[in-house]
Amino acid sequence: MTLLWKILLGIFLIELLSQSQALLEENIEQTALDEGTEGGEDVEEPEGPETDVSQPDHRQPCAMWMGGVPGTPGHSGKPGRDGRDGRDGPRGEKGDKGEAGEKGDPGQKGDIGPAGPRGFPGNPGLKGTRGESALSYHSAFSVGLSELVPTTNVPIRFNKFFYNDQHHYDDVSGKFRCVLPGVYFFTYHLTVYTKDAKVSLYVNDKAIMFTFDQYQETNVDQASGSVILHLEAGDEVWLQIYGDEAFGGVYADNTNDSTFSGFLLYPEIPASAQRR
Ligand SMILES: [Ca+2]
Repeated sequence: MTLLWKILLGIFLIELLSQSQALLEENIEQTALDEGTEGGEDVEEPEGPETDVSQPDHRQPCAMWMGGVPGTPGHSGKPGRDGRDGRDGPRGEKGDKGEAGEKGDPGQKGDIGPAGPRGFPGNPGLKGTRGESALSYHSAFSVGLSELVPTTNVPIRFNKFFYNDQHHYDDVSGKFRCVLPGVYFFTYHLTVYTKDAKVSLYVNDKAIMFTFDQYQETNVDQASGSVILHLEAGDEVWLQIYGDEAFGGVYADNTNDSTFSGFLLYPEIPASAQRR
């Protein structure tokens, strides 16, 4: 096919060359004729649309007056360069509200604020329970004999206790020891059996009071006494047989008691304690 096209193209060129030669000769003749008849006059421009194809203008390319075979379409050209940026468009409408984000981390602890105003006074509290005083003004004892305890020239040691919470009566020595100064009352009720009984109440190694009972055979006698004393702290009070064993008829058994009791009547309250 390529060879056939070359042959056809060669024939076309030969024909075109021969026609061009003929036209050139005719133009030469016409030019000579025009110079001989009109001499010096300007040549009118032939009007394009009315130009006769049989009378071609020698100043125009032959392609203007002779149509050729349409050529094949050319190749696509290279893409042009990017154009300049366009101007900003108009502002768009406001968008919808977005969803709430996740809760952030806790912030740092702030500084301590200034002190607030002073508040109103509160209601009075309830009355408290009574406290224990430094001095408990209680002193009392009541003791007896659980059995006959022969005693001579020593305190009678009572060993049966009716009351001795403060332990002011000492069952080891058989003496009451004053702790709280004040006025005391002492009393004793003794059973006398088998022989006479002579008893003294001692205060600090001094017999201040005597009770004497003469025993009657086949009887059971009693001897008793009482006294009020002012004592200072540390004073001692006790009962003791006064005399020899012949006067030691103090007796006790399951159905006969001999007792010794004492208690504080009026304490001497220190001035410092009274001001409380
Ligand atoms: Ca008697």
